Amino acid sequence: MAVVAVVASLGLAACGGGSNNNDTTAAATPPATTPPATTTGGGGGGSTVDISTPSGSDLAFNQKRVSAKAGSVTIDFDNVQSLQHDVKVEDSSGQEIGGTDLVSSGTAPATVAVQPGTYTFFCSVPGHREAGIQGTLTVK
Ligand SMILES: [Cu+2]
Repeated sequence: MAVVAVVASLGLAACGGGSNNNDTTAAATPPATTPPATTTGGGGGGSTVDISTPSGSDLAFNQKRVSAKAGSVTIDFDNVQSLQHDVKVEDSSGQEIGGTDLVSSGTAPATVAVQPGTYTFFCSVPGHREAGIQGTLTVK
């Protein structure tokens, strides 16, 4: 796999360096290097955490602990309850850094930027967090 990628990029470099035509459209188009789909790649890749609520009316998330890599983290929140919830994230000093919109019977995505450390995610509807709808996000 790695050999193929190297050969491909060498070929492109040779191509771009040798020609002097007006093919700017092709030159501006990056080669089709599909980024790895896994979250185990090098730095800079975003990771995704899935957070959902249980059916019924329990004020809780299905996930008590989630982990992500430092950087841009996408929260995929799926609230199956008819009761509105959201997912807000705060850092260890209690500073809210972002989160999803309120949603009921549906999904709401959000992206937050995190650094290595421990964060708390919770529902910001008054009384909900106190009732237990929160969890811990560990960033490595
Ligand atoms: Cu809630």
